[in-house]
Amino acid sequence: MSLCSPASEVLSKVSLNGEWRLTSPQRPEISVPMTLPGDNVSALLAAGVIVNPYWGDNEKQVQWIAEVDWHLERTVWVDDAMLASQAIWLSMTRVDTFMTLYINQIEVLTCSNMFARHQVDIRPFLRAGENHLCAQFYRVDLKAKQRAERLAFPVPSAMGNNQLPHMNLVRKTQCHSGWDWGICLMVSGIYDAIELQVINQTWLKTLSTEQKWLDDGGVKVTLIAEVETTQPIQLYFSLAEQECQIEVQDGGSVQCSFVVSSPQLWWPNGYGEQPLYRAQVRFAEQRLERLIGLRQLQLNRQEDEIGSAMEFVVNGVPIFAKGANWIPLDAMPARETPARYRQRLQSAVDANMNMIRVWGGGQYESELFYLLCDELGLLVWQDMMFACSLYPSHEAFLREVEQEIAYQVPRLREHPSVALWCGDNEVIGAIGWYEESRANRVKYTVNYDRLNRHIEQHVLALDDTRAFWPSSPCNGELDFGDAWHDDNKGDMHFWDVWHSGKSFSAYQAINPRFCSEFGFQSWPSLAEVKAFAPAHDWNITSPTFETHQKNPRGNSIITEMFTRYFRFPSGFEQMLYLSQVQQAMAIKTASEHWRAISPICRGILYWQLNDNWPVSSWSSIEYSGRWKQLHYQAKRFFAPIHVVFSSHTGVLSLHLLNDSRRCSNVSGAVSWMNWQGEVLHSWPLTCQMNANSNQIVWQDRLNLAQSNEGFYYVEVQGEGETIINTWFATHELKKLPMKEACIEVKIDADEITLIANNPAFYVHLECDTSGRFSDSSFTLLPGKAVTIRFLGEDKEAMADSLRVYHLMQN
Ligand code: BMA
Repeated sequence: MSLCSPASEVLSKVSLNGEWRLTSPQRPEISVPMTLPGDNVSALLAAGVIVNPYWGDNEKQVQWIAEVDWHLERTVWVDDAMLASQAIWLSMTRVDTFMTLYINQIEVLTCSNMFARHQVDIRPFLRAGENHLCAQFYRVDLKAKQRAERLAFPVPSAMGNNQLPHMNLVRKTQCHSGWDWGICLMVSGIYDAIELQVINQTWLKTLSTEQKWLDDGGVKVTLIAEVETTQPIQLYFSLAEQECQIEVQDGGSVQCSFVVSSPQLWWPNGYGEQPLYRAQVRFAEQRLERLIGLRQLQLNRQEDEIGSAMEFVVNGVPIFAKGANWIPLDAMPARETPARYRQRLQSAVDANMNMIRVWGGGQYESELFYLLCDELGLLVWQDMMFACSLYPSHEAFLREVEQEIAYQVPRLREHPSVALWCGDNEVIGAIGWYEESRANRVKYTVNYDRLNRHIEQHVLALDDTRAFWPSSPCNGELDFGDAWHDDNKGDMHFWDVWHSGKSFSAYQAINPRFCSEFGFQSWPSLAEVKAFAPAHDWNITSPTFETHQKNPRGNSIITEMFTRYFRFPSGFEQMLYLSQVQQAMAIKTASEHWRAISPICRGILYWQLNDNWPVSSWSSIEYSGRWKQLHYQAKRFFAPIHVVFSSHTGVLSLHLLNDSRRCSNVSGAVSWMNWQGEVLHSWPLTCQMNANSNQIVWQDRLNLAQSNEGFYYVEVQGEGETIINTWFATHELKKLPMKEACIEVKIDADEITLIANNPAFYVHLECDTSGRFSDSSFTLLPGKAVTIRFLGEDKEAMADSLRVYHLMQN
């Protein structure tokens, strides 16, 4: 590729993406192609230098990659015309991490923060003809160690998660060195497209927008362009169909306002549409544009008789936030493809989610992620990238953090989906986790606050339209209390069930205002296991399977919980299946209780949506994109209109929940059935629902709730959807005299028809090819045929590999 473009092409933007050469000074035998944007591990894998780190226990065989430096080189051809330009600006983001760029052996730029933007005019370093570019990446472990040696006092890092020390001193994705669901893969590279801009006289640098809401319901949208110019120019601004031309004499900030008198409002998923308006500024061939959404958003923190609210309000409407936590899409960033981002986020929306939390141990996500969230109506709870460690607050570190805020906040504030800035993940809690900080709490709390205040000030200086929340979890400003257990105020991370071994009913004993993390692990599906373990390792305690479990007690917790709730499964495949039943049951129990106490609780984000490699974890979507049972269940328990059994009022009641803005009607029946599926009692239901409501529509007057002789089943129709739910007297399903069931399965192209002879529970469909089913993990009543559609490409592969599981399989 050449920097020299043919005369007919626009000369203002050229690219340094594409093929570079990857070498390592310590491993002279390695010289392989590497595509940018991309990472070194993917390049080494593609060239056959390393084994697949995701297969078997290969992880340990690739650790040497972190113990050498890496060089990326290429040449570019530059012609006289290009050199005659005023400047050639190079702009790089997601440079991971300690990198020095040389052009023709001259040092041009050094980077030490993966989350910041690095810009330099490279024209002075270029010459006509061939130019040599070399990006040298230095070992992160050594740099981190050097930084640790220079600290005035120790700042402990998350060694329970990280396999390398002092990651907290480096502005790099914290989970790259491993997490309790993550492989340790110390990738390096450049993960965003590299931009080059050739500048002559005029440079359109940035475009930002502001919204001012008017009393008559209209909105004034101001477009602000930063321009450098040495000549008078005409700038063309536009917003949707409206246009305006402004004469600019010299550079600076140029503004132009438009009034949209009847704005089409942007709404979170489930509350309305997501119209986007195109805002644009142009000069000659230079053009900057943004797709903006018109919406108002507040965080309601009003004090009340319980404590204080934690509720997002969009366009004046209080929202019940429902969703999950997001971790990086892949441990190899080169695999962050648009199709995979879309599949994950579309799956979130398909499961009726309206909020995603970008977790602080990962990364400020790629532009595409936020564009998709805008398009799909997923609000984003945006953590700043600090997690589970303590962090320094000395000058040099604060300067690095400022750099990333200066880039990230202006970039992200343009997205209607971004709802909240949050200072970090669990860093307040971490003060209590380490010996040093426990012994000197005041010092470490002040240290925490220095950094956190600094982040807050810099974030709010760049965006005062959103709230800044100090940490997740947190009870409120300057409150360093125990947000893991205080359910009166703020957001909560509730880990008493998974990490502390309480029973599922512990979820029903708390009434969080907003639960931003709680989770329960499952093992991967058999289809997923096939992608990382040879058949002879299909055993929970095989070393391969254990390598793919990063929470040291994880497999024991899953197994021990089986003994509480279920009859023990008979083999490996049944164990995998049952672990997903158990996970779905845990998260459903919590989510349904917290919805049934609405409006006390106004947010449920479970841990975690996705996996960044094939692993046993808390995710509801596997690495391959396959939905676990939890994800199918989430589609039901997060639906805007839902029916939930709950006894928190003292008597088992059916709550009819409507989180939407529409009034609506539902009708159907609640039934009490025996284990043969015979209806012993039935209560018809016809109800009217107000918008944003929670009403009790039925109660267990016959007091059957204590009985093991049967189960409650509710089925109602509302807005063209069938809404179902099943209720058992106990979580200890092992005590219920369920009958063995046989399910007859008929496949006709993409339609699978199931018919059972006895009630079958947690009926789950799985196949080895990609694609999901229209429904799964449901109760199948006897004699009632249910037809499920396969939503995937390869129907034949589905039919060949289809497995139907359920709880009482013989
Ligand atoms: C949460 C997260 C992660 C972790 C998860 C499971 O608190 O913030 O640190 O992966 O717990 O332990």
